[in-house]
Parts: sequence; structure tokens; C-alpha cells
Amino acid sequence: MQYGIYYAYWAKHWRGDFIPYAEKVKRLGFDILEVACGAFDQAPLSYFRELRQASQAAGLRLTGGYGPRPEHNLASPDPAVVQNAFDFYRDIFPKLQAAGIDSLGGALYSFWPASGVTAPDRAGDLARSTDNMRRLADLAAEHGISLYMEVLNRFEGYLLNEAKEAAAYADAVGRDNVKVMLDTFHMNIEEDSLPDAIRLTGRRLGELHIGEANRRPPRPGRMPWEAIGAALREIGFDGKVVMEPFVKTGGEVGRDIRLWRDLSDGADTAALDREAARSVAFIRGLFAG
Ligand SMILES: [Mn+2]
Repeated sequence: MQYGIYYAYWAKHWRGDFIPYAEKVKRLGFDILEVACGAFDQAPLSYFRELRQASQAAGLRLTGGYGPRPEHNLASPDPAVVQNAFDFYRDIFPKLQAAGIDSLGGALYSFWPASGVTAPDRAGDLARSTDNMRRLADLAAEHGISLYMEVLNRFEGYLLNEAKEAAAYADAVGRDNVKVMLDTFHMNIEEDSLPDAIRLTGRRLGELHIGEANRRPPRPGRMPWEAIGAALREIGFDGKVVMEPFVKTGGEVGRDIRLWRDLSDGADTAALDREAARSVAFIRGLFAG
């Protein structure tokens, strides 16, 4: 397994320059830096070549994340929205490839956050999403990219809330480069058993997001980290484990993640760095078994 962290732990905005994080994240003990791809259409191809060079120089692998905006919703009944989504992905896939990013994870099958939805056409959306995902997967494959369907809690999504739903979705799409992404923060709300959800997902698991129930970096005590590690070893998981902590208020990140209080105990950047380093050492040791 390889261990990573999402850059937004330190950031207030979803679009940003990821290059400065490469050296830092490696020094803190990570193998992977996960970046936000939602604004990749705003940047030129040359930026992504620089990003690749920076990550290679640091000895770091990059992964991509995206919570699709409503205008990129692959489940939409409006063909113009679906076309718009394909236009967006057709623009960014070559950029991911240029950056050396071989996976994109998130609620790619729908949109995020789907918090205002009251009466969704779940069956219709699932059918449309499944058909469109097959096409998107084939496009992604041309760029060597795998797509990870992130399972979200009920307050942020309505199509895939449980691992078993995502497993069925991935099976229905039936493409090797479409996998499932689980996240302990969402699982903590929706799953009866976190280890059982991992076992059920099995070989379909592409990436695991880790975090405490309140989205602090993993630490001992609250989540069943030992049992989660055992389940990952049981399914022979050799993929990406990426922590996605959010602890600081303010900006787009604080607003979208609904951070209304400081969960960092007033940490400055150096203290955030120490916490991330401590957390990845804890998880790495535990998951190794
Ligand atoms: Mn996540």
C-alpha cells in the first residue's frame, strides 16, 4: 500500500498551485500527494508538465480528486449537461496524463455536494450514470486513467451511499478502470461495519480515503483502525490509502466541508505538518500488520 494526503489540509481554496506541496508532503512521510482536478480546465498543459517534474523530483506519486459541479453531472437527464461533462473531461484527461496522474476519484457518477436534493429520480439517474460512465471510462483509458467512484454519506450524495451500492454500480459499468473509493468519514455514518464494507468491496477497491469521524487526521482511539488494516490485508489491497483531513475554517474549503469551528486546536502550519507526519506513521505501522 502507498500512503498519501490531500493538499486541501493546508488550503482554503480548491484551485491552487500544488507544486509547493510536493517536497513538503514527501518530507512528512507520504508516498502520494492528492490534488484537486476541478480547475484543471483553467490551467495550461505546461503547468501539468511542471507538476509532474516537481513530483518526480520529490519521489512522489500524484492522484486526482474531483467533486463534480452540477453542470458536470453524468446522471443528468439533460443531454447538454452530459455533453458539458464530457467536454470538461476531454479537456482535463490529457492534463492528468501530462502530470503523471493515473487515477481520478470522487462522486464522478453524480455531483457534489448534493445536499439540496429532496426527491431524486434515483433509478433514472443510476441508469443514465451507468451508461455515461462506461463511455467516460473508455475515454479515460485512452489516457491511462482509472476512475474511482467515491461512496458518500446521505448528506452529500444520494446515488451511492454504501459500499454494496458502489460495488453493484462498478459491476454494472463493467470496465477494468472503474473502481470503488471508500472513505472512513462517510462509512462511519452509513456502514454497519467498516471492515465488512472493505471485504465486500474486495478487488474493486481502488483507493481508501481515511480520516476521523470529525475529519481530523487518523489517530488512535475512535475509529477501528486496526480492524480496517486487517480487512485491507485480507482482500490483498495494494492500492492507495490517502488521508483527507479538514481542520481549519474559512475559504471555499471551510464552507464546502462545513467547518464552523477550528478543529486544529489553533495549529500553525508547522503544527499541522507535525500532526500529518505523526498520523501517517501511525497508520503505516498499523496497516502493515
Ligand atoms: Mn473522501
